[in-house]
Amino acid sequence: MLISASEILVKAHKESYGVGAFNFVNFEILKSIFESAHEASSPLIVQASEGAIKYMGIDMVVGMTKLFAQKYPHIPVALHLDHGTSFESCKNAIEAGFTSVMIDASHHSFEENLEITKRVVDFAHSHGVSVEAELGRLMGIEDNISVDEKDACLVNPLEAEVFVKESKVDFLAPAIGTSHGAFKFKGEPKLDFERLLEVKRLTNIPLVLHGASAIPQSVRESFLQSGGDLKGSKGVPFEFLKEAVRGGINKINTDTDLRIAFMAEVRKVANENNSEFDLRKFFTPAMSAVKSVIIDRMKLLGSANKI
Ligand code: PH4
Ligand code: ZN
Repeated sequence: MLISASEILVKAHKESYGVGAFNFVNFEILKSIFESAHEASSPLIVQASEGAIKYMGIDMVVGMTKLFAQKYPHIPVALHLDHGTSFESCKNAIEAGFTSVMIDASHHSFEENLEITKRVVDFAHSHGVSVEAELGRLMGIEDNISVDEKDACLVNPLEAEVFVKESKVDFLAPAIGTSHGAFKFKGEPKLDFERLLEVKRLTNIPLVLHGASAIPQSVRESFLQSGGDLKGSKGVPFEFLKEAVRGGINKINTDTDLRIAFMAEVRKVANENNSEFDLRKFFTPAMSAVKSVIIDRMKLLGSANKI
């Protein structure tokens, strides 16, 4: 049975650990995620973006996740809509069986973001579904960024306090300097941990880190060795992930690391045998690589052995 992400995250918030929220776009990634949670004895959030839903079909997204949840009944698991862009998108997901949604109205004004989020919260809570919202813009911060520039793009802790009180949102994604994809930082990696601590102090709810892929050295090397190019890429260092969890982050969004690990193995098999076309020969090592990334991440974030 799928449960709301709130049930998983309130426990993580009270006990100060992080739970990976892993994105999937196909059966193979979803299978790897569930097997990892099983092996690491970790609670789990699986999430699909609107793009992933378009690719797989919402019935497949929900159906496959429910079947895996049935197969592993001891794993507390939530199915979360990642970056829902409208009330309608969140409503559709909830009606299809998602147990958690994100309404991403952070590009609107504070007031509009609050208004849309409130509407989603009302609807979601009446269905027992949890809601995530975002404040600030997802973007890497540069070494020489000024205080004014930071204030203009990152979360404002005082606004976060008001937003959480008024919207009754279950968890919040405060922008503190991460961005999506493999190219997160131009100079040295930098996150605004002071701002994070202030948001946590003023809101006291579970917080979410988007753009949390680390691009571990081993994954980077496999990708490069397979002939891939990752020039200029930089992920969030492991130390930063740990500090983020210490600072109050409880949901850690991870997608890019899984994609890179998966594709490195697919490319390797293709390079080694150009007459191979049995899909299983590509996807079996790809799933092992993804599992290894996820299990390591669950240990790092502290969710392993929390079932
Ligand atoms: N996400 C994943 C967003 C994926 O449209 P799409 O399916 O490409 O969207 O919300 C993250 O925060 C992932 O961060 P990462 O890139 O650091 O893994
Ligand atoms: Zn995101």
